[in-house]
Amino acid sequence: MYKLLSHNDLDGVGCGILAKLAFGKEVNIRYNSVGGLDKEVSWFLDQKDMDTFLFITDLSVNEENEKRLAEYFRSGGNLQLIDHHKTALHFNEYEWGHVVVENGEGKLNSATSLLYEYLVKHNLLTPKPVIEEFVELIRQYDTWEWEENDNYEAHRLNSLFYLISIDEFVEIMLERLQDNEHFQFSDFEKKILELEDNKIERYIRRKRRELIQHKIDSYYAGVVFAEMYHSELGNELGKDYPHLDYIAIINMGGRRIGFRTIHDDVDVSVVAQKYGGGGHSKASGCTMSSEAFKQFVEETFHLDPLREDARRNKFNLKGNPLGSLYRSNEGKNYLLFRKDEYWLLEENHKELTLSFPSFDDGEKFIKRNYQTWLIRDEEFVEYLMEGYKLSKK
Ligand SMILES: [Mn+2]
Repeated sequence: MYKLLSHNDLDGVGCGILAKLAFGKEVNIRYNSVGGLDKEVSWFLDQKDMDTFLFITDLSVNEENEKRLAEYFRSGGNLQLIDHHKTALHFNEYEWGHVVVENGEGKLNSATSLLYEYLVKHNLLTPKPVIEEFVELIRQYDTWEWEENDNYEAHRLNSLFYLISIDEFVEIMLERLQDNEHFQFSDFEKKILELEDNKIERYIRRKRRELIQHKIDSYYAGVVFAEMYHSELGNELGKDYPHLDYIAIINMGGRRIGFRTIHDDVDVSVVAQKYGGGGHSKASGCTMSSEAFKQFVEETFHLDPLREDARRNKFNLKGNPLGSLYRSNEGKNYLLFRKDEYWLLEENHKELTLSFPSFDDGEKFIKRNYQTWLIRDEEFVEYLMEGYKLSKK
């Protein structure tokens, strides 16, 4: 017999589907949350079952279970841990650990892609285009490569996963992988996925107006409370507010925080580690410790959300050498304009002794320090008229 303990997200369940394809009725599968795995592992170890081959995929165990698993393996237990999170790299010290973040071609792995390689290499699964395509969709979704490649099929597969139950998803996908040469969605799935895409868009639009800026340690965080669509939300808000180092998504019901960044020079796995969590450099998470609660909830709850930049302007545009006008939540106006090769700043018609090498640097400074937003054309014209009057006095 085989036992597979895996994550309860798309990548984790992808591992379960591959295990079903390889082992059929011979495998017993449990899907777990990040916090739920250790209980399952200690329960398994308590059984002293030496005839079952244990796979752990897409998740890693705590120190205590790490020791117990090592002991189980030493005394003849069969065991394989497969993961792609860099916070799990230390499991490579064990014969039973296989943690690889990047493949040989410099592409990021997912647990499903690693398990697929493993099963094919050990002649437990016959490779087939439809399975390879399925594995690649999951890999691209899990690593966010789908976005760079505009691979919306990968995103849709994840949406479908959350629209139906895990059992239904597994059943449908098993059938599809067994009966077809290539991977495709049905017409009905395409229709409901279109509805779902629209729903996500509306949700993000609403959450964009609730984002709170807060400096935590050396980083500027964007904090938002949300129960759903964490990946999409983290990514869209990150792109809307590039002056923020990362987006922290608070799920109060689940008592968890997810961290997402779009910046290469910010590693959110380090942020999550501070609160006992982990993950990737661009996406990580932790449970809500009391310190995390204090910094992300208590300290932010009374703050005003960020205002959105005006989107329909014809005159007050970003990067205009003559000036782009912002307002702070204290009601002050900031004009960012170019003079020779520098960008200078004026506060309520008075020039400040600050200069920036680029427009983006200047904007980042005023957004971080004064919580400013680009104001509408009408307000821009008012400000210019005011300046004109002042100059006549
Ligand atoms: Mn994964």
